[in-house]
Amino acid sequence: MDTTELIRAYQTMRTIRLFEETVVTLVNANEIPGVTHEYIGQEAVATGMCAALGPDDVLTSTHRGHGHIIGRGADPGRMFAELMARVDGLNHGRGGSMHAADVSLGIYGANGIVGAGAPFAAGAAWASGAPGAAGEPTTDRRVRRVSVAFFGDGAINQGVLLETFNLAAAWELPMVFCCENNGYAVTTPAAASAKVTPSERATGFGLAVREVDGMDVEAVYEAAQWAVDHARSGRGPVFLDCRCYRFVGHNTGEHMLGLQYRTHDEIELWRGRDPITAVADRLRGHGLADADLARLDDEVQQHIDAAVTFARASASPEPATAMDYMYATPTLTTATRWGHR
Ligand SMILES: Cc1ncc(C[n+]2csc(CCOP(=O)(O)OP(=O)(O)O)c2C)c(N)n1
Ligand SMILES: [Mg+2]
Repeated sequence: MDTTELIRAYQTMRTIRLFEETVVTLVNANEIPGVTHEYIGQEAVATGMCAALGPDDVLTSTHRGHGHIIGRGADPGRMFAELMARVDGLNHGRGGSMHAADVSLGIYGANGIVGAGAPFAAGAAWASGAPGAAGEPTTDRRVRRVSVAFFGDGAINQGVLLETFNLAAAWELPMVFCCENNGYAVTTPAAASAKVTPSERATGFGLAVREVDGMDVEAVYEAAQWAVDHARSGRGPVFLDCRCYRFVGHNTGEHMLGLQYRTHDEIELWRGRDPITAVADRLRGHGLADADLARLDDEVQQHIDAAVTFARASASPEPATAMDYMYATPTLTTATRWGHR
């Protein structure tokens, strides 16, 4: 990454981190209902992956989706409002943390069902007109749109994801499977639920595979550029195994349970590899002074403060409107097919 790209990556990662820390405060203050799944520690993955995408590309996200959505450029104010169930939320407060979407940015939704985002991404890839999908003979196999499916290591044990690997490979879909391999599914270590690694499984389905240091935004960006180009040029889907770690509990409420599934030493070891600190060190190597970094941090703080103010000022939806935005209006074709008049 050149200095400009690295500064942009730093700003994105700081924004995701501060957004998430603020979410924790708002959940604890009951300003956000329920609990959410924080992305703290994994910022380099969403940031590096999204930096490699073009404007027409699309992504699907997970229960731990705030980082993907902000990394792709969604407005933090509308995202806070969504989490606070306000009318100015990205989805008018109907989606919340686990079903936030912004189709205008190609964000086809976070998803509370583990593994369920990948087939949406495959559908978008199929609809992109990829020659392998349409079966049309052509010499120009480049496609306009690449789909990225984010998911965790635990999701690989869901049948739907394995089925999606299979069809994506068979149809040579322009897709990137971005596995955020943080080593745990809630409290279960990956080794307790699979004999082989995610990469070994993906290889068996015929996906092109690369293992990536998911704590290093430049490494993710470089791998993501390769993966997106591979998919866009019609050479088929790619699986990126991004090794990373969540610094906090599975969700905002976990600390109340006193669980002991990760050792203090393990957490501290990974915290020592904080992806944001690493980028700050590299920016110093690019000639930035501590004062420059402090100014960037201040800008992020002001951006997030303004976003919270915006969300707090937004109204709650009227109860009578509860069903608004919940169903698509049937088109003539679907209405006829399903017998509607
Ligand atoms: C189909 C399904 N099964 C179980 C759950 C409950 N659940 C929520 S998150 C999670 C763990 C997912 O682990 P992973 O895919 O590694 O993502 P991570 O939480 O580590 O980011 C589980 C089992 C769910 N939401 N959906
Ligand atoms: Mg996991």
